[in-house]
Amino acid sequence: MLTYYNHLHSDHEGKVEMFRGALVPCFEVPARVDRVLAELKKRKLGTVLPPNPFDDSALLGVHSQRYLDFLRDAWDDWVALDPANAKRDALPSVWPVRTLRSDVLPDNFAARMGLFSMDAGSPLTDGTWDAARAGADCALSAALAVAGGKRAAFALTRPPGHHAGADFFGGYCFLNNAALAAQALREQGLERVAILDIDYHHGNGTQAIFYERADVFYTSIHGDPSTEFPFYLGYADELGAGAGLGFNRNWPLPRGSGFEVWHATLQQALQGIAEFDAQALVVSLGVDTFAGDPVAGFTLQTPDYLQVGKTLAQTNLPTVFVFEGGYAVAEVGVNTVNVLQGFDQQAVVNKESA
Ligand code: Q9C
Ligand code: ZN
Repeated sequence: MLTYYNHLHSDHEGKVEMFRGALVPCFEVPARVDRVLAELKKRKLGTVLPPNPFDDSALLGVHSQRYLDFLRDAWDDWVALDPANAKRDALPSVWPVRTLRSDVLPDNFAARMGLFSMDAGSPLTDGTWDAARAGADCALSAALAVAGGKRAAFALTRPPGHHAGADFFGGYCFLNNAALAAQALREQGLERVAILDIDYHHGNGTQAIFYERADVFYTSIHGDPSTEFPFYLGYADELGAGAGLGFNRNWPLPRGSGFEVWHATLQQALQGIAEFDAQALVVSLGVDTFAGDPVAGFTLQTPDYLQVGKTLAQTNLPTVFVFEGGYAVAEVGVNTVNVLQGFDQQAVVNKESA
């Protein structure tokens, strides 16, 4: 498995997130990616490279210019408010819901934080932009490798991406790495790209970015949004709109679901990808489906992830893996690399029998 590792990931290190009226320590910590990298190296699962650099213009197929301008300058703006802010994370506290305006761009920093965010659980820190930006480079590098003929590649990065929309951050995500990979595959000439999102949480950002497009099919298996984050998107009746009608498919499962129902659902999601006749696959690879995850509610076990990788390889599609969630730090490396190793093992079997 060719891996592009975000060497700047630990530049983003939030201290606290808002949870039930209190500021609690962040779940989305640098050790997550450190654990995955250590496990990849331990199993010698292919080459690990730093990302190739891309211009900021490579982000514009997915994100708006005004959001990128905000995000690039946000930390400096925060510290300019008060030098003491340099020691504090920036969190939003006010949002332009429904009848409030989102077309105007306020000068006030808190107002701009709210305009460009969806929750108070995603601290913006010194280094958030540099880390997210290098992560986008990892996703783009992996997509180009796969467009160039590699069977698969893995973008090993944090912060994660699938909750980030065209013009907002949230759910620990700032730039939508999976969407960037899918868009890059399209620009490399692949006509139909599928995104399979197997993080515990629905990828509301990814879905929204491609909702009216027929060239990128989005399908996701996740905790029922009626009870699980991101709450306001991810229901089964969301099928796409306009030209994109029929190119979005959600598979919400109740909190507490185990591997048997989850894997049967995966087969259904893959059936949809086959019917779409995808030419390449982007996998939003979150392992917060693990039974021991502190922020999620499925009950997958460590060996199950080997089978997940095998099942994914059976599609025979060129595949870009993008790391998303997974907060059981002690197990996140083994679980993630189990998916990648299961995939590699099955890919060899496929090749021999081809
Ligand atoms: N105190 C991803 O997995 N809320 N994001 C959790 C825990 C936010 C997860 C609440 C969960 C976001 C990429
Ligand atoms: Zn998640």
